[in-house]
Amino acid sequence: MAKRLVDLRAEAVEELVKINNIKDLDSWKIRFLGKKSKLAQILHSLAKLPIEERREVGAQANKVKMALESSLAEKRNTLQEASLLSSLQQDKLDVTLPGRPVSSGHIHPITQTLEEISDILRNMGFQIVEGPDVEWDYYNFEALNIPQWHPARDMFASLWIDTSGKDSRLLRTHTSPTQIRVMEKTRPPIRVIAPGRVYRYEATDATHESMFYQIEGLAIDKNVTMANLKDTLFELCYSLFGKEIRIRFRCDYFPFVEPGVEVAIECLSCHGSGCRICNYSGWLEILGAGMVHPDVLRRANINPDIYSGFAFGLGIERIPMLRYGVDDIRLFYRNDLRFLQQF
Ligand code: FA5
Repeated sequence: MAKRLVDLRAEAVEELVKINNIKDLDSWKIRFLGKKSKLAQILHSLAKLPIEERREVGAQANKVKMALESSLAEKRNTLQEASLLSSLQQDKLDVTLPGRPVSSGHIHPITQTLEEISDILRNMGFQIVEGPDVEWDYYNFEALNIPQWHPARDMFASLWIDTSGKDSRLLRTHTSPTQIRVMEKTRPPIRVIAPGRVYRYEATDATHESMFYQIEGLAIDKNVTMANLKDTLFELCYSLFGKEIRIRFRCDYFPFVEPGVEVAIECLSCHGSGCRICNYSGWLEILGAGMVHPDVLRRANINPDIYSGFAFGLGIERIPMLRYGVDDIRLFYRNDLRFLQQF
């Protein structure tokens, strides 16, 4: 048995010297140290030996096992180092080569404008709130004085999610439903703005998208008047376009305000002579506004004999269109980096 162990060790060492890759090393391990190896068989048969011989051969077998395990570990190390060295030599890194430029992204022009307008209005004392994109018929229409039968529903071509009567849901067509959500939860004085995406089922053209951004504004307190609305909107326009800008303020109809107005800015591209941006009218409408209708206040349990308020809904995309002379609103959402990187 002792001789078999000496021969086994010599054979294993001889084989190990010839090995030059990890795969062969793993086979060697199975052959000489595995469960079915000769060494394992010897260790297994120790039980049949007389006690004295068992002790002696057992110690020798363990010694051989430890020696083979340590040779195995040593060989594995040598092979791994050699493979690392050769891969380092093959993939030499030339640190003198110029680096690849890392292109950094930047904020989308619409987000930039949204943040700028929010900052201006926040400085005037408005607080930012948010409403959901998927809205109930009640908030988008009913509570804004637009019942099922009202022709004003045609002003907002809607994308419905489900049309089950009172519980119908749609993608909100404007940010005005947020007015109602705020009035339900807050008591006057109220001064909030609600930025967000809105959706309309309409054909797109140079100044109309089917998904665009609005900022809603709402102020309710005692003695709020049209003069306050006009002052707020003029200040906003002056901050965005400078004091020289010409602003057109004229009557318009929205069922949830009385009186209602529409505000347009003189086209900065053609200065009134007419171009694609202003649809050859010289003006670009940027918002709808007005004094909150008494029925809307009443429905939210705010007494219109004590309180009054103004509201406005500003279209965001048209601001950078005017400022930078972008003649097609759809360019903002085409994700063409050549366009976006200019802002
Ligand atoms: C409204 O959405 C009203 N909710 C605004 C309002 C709020 C009135 C509070 C009174 C009180 P209107 O549909 O006109 O109104 O849209 C408001 C602004 O959104 C427009 O002036 C325009 O700047 C922008 N807008 C409207 N439709 C589009 C569109 N399809 N694509 C891009 N911008 C649009």
